[in-house]
Formats: sequence, structure tokens, C-alpha cells
Amino acid sequence: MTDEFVPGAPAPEAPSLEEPTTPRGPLPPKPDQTGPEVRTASGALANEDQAVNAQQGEYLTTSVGARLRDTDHSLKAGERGPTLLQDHHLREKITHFDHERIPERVVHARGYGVHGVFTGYGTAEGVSCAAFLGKGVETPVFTRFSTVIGSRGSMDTARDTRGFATKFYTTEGNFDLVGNNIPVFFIQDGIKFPDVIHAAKWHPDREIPQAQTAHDTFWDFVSLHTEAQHHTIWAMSDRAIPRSYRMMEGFGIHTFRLTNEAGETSLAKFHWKPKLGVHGQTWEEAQLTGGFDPDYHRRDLADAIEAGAYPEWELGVQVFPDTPEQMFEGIDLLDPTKIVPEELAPVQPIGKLVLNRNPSNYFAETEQVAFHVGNLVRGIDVTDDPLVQARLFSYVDTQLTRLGGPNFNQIPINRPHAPVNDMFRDGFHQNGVQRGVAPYRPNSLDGGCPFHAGADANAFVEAPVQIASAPKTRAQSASFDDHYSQARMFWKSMSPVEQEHIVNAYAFELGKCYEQVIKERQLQCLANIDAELCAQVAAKLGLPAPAASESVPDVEPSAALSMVGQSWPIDGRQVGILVCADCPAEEIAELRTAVFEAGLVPLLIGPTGGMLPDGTPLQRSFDTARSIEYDTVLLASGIGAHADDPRVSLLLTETFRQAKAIGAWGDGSSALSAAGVDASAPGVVTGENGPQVFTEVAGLLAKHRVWEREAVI
Ligand code: HDE
Repeated sequence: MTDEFVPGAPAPEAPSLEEPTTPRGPLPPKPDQTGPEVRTASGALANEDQAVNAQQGEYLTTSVGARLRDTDHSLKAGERGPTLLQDHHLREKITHFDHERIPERVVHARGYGVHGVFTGYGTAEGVSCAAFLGKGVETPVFTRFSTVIGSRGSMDTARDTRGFATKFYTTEGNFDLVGNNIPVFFIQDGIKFPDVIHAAKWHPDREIPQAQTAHDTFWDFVSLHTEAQHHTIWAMSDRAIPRSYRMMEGFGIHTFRLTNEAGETSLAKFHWKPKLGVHGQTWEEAQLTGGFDPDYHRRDLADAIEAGAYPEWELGVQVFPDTPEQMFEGIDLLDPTKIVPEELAPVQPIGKLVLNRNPSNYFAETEQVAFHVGNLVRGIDVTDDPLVQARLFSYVDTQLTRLGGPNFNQIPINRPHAPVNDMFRDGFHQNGVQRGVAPYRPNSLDGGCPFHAGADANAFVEAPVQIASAPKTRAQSASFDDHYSQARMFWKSMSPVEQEHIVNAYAFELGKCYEQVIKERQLQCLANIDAELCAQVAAKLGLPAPAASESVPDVEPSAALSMVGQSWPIDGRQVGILVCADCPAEEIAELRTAVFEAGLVPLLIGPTGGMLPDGTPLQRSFDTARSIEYDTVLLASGIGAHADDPRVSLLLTETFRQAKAIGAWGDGSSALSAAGVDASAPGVVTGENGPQVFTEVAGLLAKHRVWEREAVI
């Protein structure tokens, strides 16, 4: 990052004041942007610049290349006359516009995808022969993060589970790891997916509320359907209001079956571990953000990538022996409502993901990317988890409607980087121009091609696991029956501040329910999880706390589940610096350099937009700045002149409530007292000069928030 740079400029070059009139070709994308590698519909590398897929030439044309002299006036019978039906350009333009939208995803509609690269460590070679896991093997990827419930235009910061889906374009075909940021799911059998989603989405009569679970149908379902209780307590934690997509863990949830070169199998669960740690917003902050910056998470990710603060994750696996019972330490590995605590099976790193390019076109890439849990490569297979089994059907099926036909894997973002010879033909939007006369097997007319891949040709082979002989049944294993012990483990593993947030979240969500019986039924579930949790939520709801109705085994807490208590890198964090014309220019310049050098983004906030007297541009004004945007706020010496401005006080009181570090030096401290902010409270740093205060604040940022301050609010 240079000290001139602030991410977010819309175009690669500064625009002119006047409308440009000299014909020129399309501008290149911004340096942080890229499209998918140019592949043909059948996976061959086209070896061409990505610009070949972008708009061409300096003149406006029809969709088939005829140059146009005017697109601002329709063809009319006279200047004041009716429009003529023969205006083919008008008709083409409006017709295309009318069909610009495709159905949004039925779940995970709102999301943001970016490009990156995955590098294998080679450490998985003992358990999986997948080529992309080999030591030093680099594989291009596209990762899409999402919320689950909200519509495409909903806010990023709703309390919700987040999707974390990665498409690896491996040399052996695409592998999709379609996971979430919560390691367990609401249901144990995919047949109930429509039920949980119907319950969680809006009420069908009024189509409210949008993008949230704080309503009757959701709590009606999860309190009756108690296998959802483990997922639900995670969703009430700060995991469900992430500070950033860059600060989320990811989980494949299901147990997968891995096979090594020798054909030996093991069971495994996938984990993504973020380099920046796992952090949340506060609830108030998440709600404010929804109004002030509904695109907060996608902006944060795009800006970080543009600034060169590339987010990183390690991919890890928990590995278990592939026994006929498919159990580990009494935990049923086929039950997607259970985790295996990391203390029992450590997460072993097998590779690194770096996200380093923003897409150059949201629709073409993020909206049209089609993930599928059945996109597997040799060495990685599914298990009989009844949730993943249903998913294997759903992901192809949904694309037929969403992407308009069976050829969705030919859309550029979905094209594999491995040769395709699938014998599929025709269908809407066929992009391939296949040759030959024999798309069937066996054939002799096309020379017998395509051939089955033998063991020597790296074919995908389903692990030949034994299926126990059993009657056909609509039932599930008794080992799926424990719905509470791991919810209790999660609660017990939380720090006091995390527990307080969970209590508040239940109280908010249930408090928003209309029906008393639904609150009472959910309190009964909480009583089975933990009496203290239940008592605290019941007190806030003004209802009696019931006694447990089930005897639930006690469990050891798992330290790995808590988000609090460690220090993490702070790359890409946003530093809001309140400045004005009275601030010494040299000190501000020195401070900005220190912030940039630490890998953070300094944003200067002035009383108005414009510049400081020395020409330093201001990125925000008192009118546009709001606490949610900054991980910390600094008050420069000189800002005392504006100490009484109510906008400054609002910024400071919110920042204080959100348990963020605040720094001040010189007369900057006077703004603290004017706002009623206690300068001696934890996390409020006062000092001699900007760089010195910033150094101390950066130390606090590494712990994300000054949680001890929550107690004194
Ligand atoms: Fe999905 N899910 N899902 N899901 N899911 C979809 O596929 C479905 C489940 C997840 O960024 C849909 O292309 C069923 C678990 C993510 O494009 C759809 C069941 C997990 C995404 C679908 C599940 C997920 C989806 C909607 C129960 C975590 C977004 C659009 C058997 C491991 C992918 C689409 C993206 C998307 C069905 C359960 C994660 C309808 C039937 C468990 C991250 O096919």
C-alpha cells in the first residue's frame, strides 16, 4: 500500500469532468480485478487475454456487431410522433434489459465471490491421492461467501449462518467444497431442508421479516425439531454476525471419505482456519451496519483485496479411522449436527488458500457460479450422511432453473481446467461445438472415443465400502438422538462475554416472537442445554424458567470453540482518524505512514469533505463517517476545536459501546470528555503523539475488541 492509496475507486482511471467524446476502446479492469481464466466450453486453455471475453471496440454496436449512431432516441414517425415497430435497436435493447435478471438462489442468495489460489502442503498425501493436495501444487479457486436466508438485496450483516463455498479448478476436474462458517447443520436428513428454510425465511403471508430468524415460524420449527438446537446456539453466538468474511472459519460439515494411492480409506472433516482469527461485530454494530452500509462484508473483502491485504486460510482435516460403525469417541460421524472437538482430533493443515483477485463482473462470476457437492475429485468422496446424500441431488437440479438449462458448467466461471469429454449434447445455451457422430459408448464410428479411464489413468473411483444389509426404511439411527449435549458443550466453552451475547441474542430473537407458547417451548429446549442459560433468557423475556425435561450427559468444554482470548494479525483493519485544518500536517503524514506500514487502512475524517490545508485528501466527513466502518477511532491533536460537535460525540460513544479501542493525543482528548467517554476506561489510549498512540492501539486491535470494557458500559 502507498500512502496515496485508498481502496474503492470505481474505475481504473480518474474520470474527466466533461463527457469524453474521442472514440477509444474499453478501459482495462482495475489491477485488483480478474475474470475466470479463458477456457473453452470443454476445458481447453484458450491462452488468450481475458479481454477477449469482454466488450470490444470503441463504438456502440448491436448485439451482433453493427455500429449504431444513436441509442438515446427511439425511431419515431416525426419528432413528436409514435415509435415505429421497425426500431429493431429499441426492441433488442429493451428485450435484453427485460431479461437481465435470473432467479436468485433459493438459499444463499446474497453473496460475494473472489478469485484466489490454493497451494497444497503435501501433508495430506498419506490420506488422499487428490492431485491438488500435493506438495507445492497451485490450483486456481473461486470462493463465494454468502448469507443463507436473505434475498439477494438484503443486508450483509444479518444474524445468519454464512456460506463458504470454494471451487478448486484442479487438473483432475473441479472440486467444490461447499461449506458454512458453522460446523453443524439444522437437520440430520436432507428431506427436511425445505421445512427448515420455509420456517427460517419470511412469513409467506406478508413476506416479512427479511433476512432474519427473529420471528415465530423459525422458533416454532427449531423448538419442535430439537435436532436444530445445536446449530441454533451457534447462530445465536457472535459467529453469526462476523466482522468480516476474512475473519470466519469454514467447515465442510459432513464427514468425507478420503482414499490414498494405496486405496486405503479414512474419514475426514474439512476446516478452513482464517489467518486473521475469528471475530464478530457487536449486535448493535451489526444492526447499524445493515442501515449504513448494507454491503459491508463485500466491500470489506473487495477493499482488502484491492489494498493487497489478501485474506488467507489454512485448509485442515480432522482424520478418523474408516471403521464400519463410522463413529469416533462415541460421536456418530454421519450425524451433521455433531462436531468432533479439536481436542479429540486435531485439525491438521493440508494447504493454504489466498484470495487475491476481485471479479471483473459480479453477474458473470459471482451470480453465475454453480457449486455442487458432487463435484468431487479422485481421493475425496462423500459418506452416507443423509444430509449430503440429498445435497447430491439438489445442486444440479437447482441450476437447471437458476441458470436456464443443463449447460451451466459451460459458463466461463464454471468451466473446468481439465479436458471435458462428457458425451452430453445440445440443450439451451450450448457453447461447445462438438465434432464427430457418436456421442455414445461403445462406438466405433468415432474411433471408440471417449474411453473409460483405467486405474492407470487416474479415474475417480467410489471407495468400495461395505453397505450393511438392512431393511428399506424411513428411519434414522438411534445414535442421532442426542440433540442437546453438544449444544451444552458449545455454551460451556464460551467466555463470559460470549455467553452474555448468546443470552442477549436469544432474548432478542424470542422477544420478537408473537406467540408466548413458542417462547415457552424454546425455553424448555434451553433448560435442556443449560439451566443458567435458560434462567437468564427467561428473566429477560419475563417468563418462568422451566426445569430440564431430558437428562443430558455432561460434556467437557472445547477451548477451540471460543473466539476470545488470543491475539491475531490486524492486516487490512480500518483506522478512522478525526482531523481538521488545525492538526499539524507533519504529524498526520507520519501517522498515516505508520498505519500503512502496519498493513492497515487509514481513513481521514474531516469536518467537511475535501482536503487538509497541505492538500492531503480527506476520505470521510463528519456527515459520512459512522462508527461501524472503523476498527478503531483516533482523535488527532487539533481536533479539540470540534470537540463539541454532536457528530463527533456520536462517533465516539458508539465506538466506545462497541468495545473498540479509541486513541487521542494533544487536545484530541477534549473530544472524549465532551462525548462523556471515560478516558481512563480500558481500551481508551491517550498519549503524546499520533504514532505512539497508534502503536498502543494496534496492540489492542490484535485482540479484536476491548471486551473488559463491556462490563463498564
Ligand atoms: Fe446448500 N444449497 N443445501 N447447504 N448451500 C444451495 O444451491 C441444499 C447445505 C450451501 O455460494 C443451493 O446453487 C440442500 C449444507 C452453500 O453458490 C441449493 C441441503 C451446507 C450454498 C442447496 C443443503 C450448505 C448452498 C441454492 C440439505 C453447508 C451457496 C443455490 C440437504 C455444508 C453456494 C445453489 C453458492 C446453496 C440445497 C444443506 C451450504 C438449493 C437440499 C449442510 C454455501 O441447491
